[in-house]
Amino acid sequence: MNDVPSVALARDNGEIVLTVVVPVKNEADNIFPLVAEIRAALAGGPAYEILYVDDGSTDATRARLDELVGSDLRVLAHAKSCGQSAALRTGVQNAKGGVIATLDGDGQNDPADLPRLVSTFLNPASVPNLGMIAGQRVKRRDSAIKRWSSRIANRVRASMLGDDTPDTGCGLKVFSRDAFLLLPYFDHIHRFLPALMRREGFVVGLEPVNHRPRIHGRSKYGVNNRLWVGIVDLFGVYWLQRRMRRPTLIGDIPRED
Ligand SMILES: Nc1nc2c(ncn2[C@@H]2O[C@H](COP(=O)(O)OP(=O)(O)O)[C@@H](O)[C@H]2O)c(=O)[nH]1
Ligand SMILES: [Mg+2]
Repeated sequence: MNDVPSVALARDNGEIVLTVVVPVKNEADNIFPLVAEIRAALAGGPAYEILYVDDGSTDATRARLDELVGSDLRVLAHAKSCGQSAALRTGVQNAKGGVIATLDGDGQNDPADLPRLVSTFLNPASVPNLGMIAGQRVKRRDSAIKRWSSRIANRVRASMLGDDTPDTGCGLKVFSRDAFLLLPYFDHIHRFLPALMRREGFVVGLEPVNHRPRIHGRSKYGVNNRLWVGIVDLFGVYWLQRRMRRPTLIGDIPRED
């Protein structure tokens, strides 16, 4: 009997296991320091690649990235800006690793958290059907208005979706590539990933992570460009949850591929 999808996870056999997807828009001054931190954090761990997705930046982001391209770093670019979720999806679709780690490109997430989240995710003794480990920012280093608006939005979302995730908006997450690609895609999906993973039958683990103030560049999101679209999306995800039916499969059904 099997009522959850099975997801094949790559194991380390010299092939790339982990792709770190970093969606960015106009983060020029954050590129060099963040790449150095990611490389330092992942040295000695499973074979990885870093995949930056430049979402139509108009500053020197692309030029800085081009200087860093090498055996462990690739860059993809959207001709025009299509948003953070689209950039995340482009990264996941083009990843070589079966495990994806993603984090914000502005340095607010701390790459030092990556090894812990990745090894928890890859631990064969961890929960069966683990689809995602979602970072939870224990102490947010954002403006008071952003912290307050997020707190209210998180409460409304959690009570409507029952997704048991205090902080879905944390950019730091580790998940299975196959699991992500099963999810219905829409713009701004990146704020609803735990609820949508659970909708497919996957287990979502939560891990406390560090959060840091933004040092370079500017935030792309304010109250206005998150609130209205967030309300519409909340109803959309609520509807998706209500419409989900997961069949229970009986016996060993061969895959046709
Ligand atoms: N690809 C892409 N990334 C974006 C876009 N807007 C924000 N980001 C990235 O998403 C991350 C979080 O954005 P940020 O502006 O720091 O939001 P905040 O932390 O909520 O203030 C950063 O890495 C941004 O570069 C976008 O339109 N496209
Ligand atoms: Mg930020």
